[in-house]
Amino acid sequence: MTFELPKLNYSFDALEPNIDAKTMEIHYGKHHNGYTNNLNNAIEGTSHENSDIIEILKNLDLNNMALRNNAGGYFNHNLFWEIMGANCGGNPSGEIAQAINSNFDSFENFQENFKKAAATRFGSGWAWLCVHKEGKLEICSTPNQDNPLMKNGCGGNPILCLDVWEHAYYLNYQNRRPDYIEAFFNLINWEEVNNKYLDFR
Ligand code: MN3
Repeated sequence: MTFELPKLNYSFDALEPNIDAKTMEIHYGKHHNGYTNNLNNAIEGTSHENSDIIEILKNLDLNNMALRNNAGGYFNHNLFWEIMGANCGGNPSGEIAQAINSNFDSFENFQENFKKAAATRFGSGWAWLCVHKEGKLEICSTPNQDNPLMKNGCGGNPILCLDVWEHAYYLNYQNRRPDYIEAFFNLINWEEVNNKYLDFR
């Protein structure tokens, strides 16, 4: 199948002031678009040609760097755009709120752990919230465009992620990754995260 850059559900300036319009335009239009095109090139004529992105992530050869980087880059950004929105943030509600409380004791404690995973990822990568067996929630992080679904991943299903590559924040925040991580919590679309949680628990 040919993968396509998914349509954004909001305009480039919708996430301001937390993420600026220029960063969104370049991140989505150049970086994500590049991963999408390179993924299509990487699967052309291979056994992955008719697989969906989840199958590709679960089965790919980690030595195939073109496929690993671009399949990860494609999926990771898809999820990232989906779980953010304008007029979002705040406290989670619904079953994901209960699950966060029972897995992390409190929303505050969850935030602290997630921020730590994002802040301590050296270089480029991602922080994740994943659903494991019996609905158990775990936080992890991955380097580069690696993904929890890959053979080297945590084995959970990702429902929330944060891109901590410099391209995600450098124009507005320069070296201040912690400020960007803090601002991300104003953007989380908890309704969407809850829907994903309900799909996987
Ligand atoms: Mn990115």
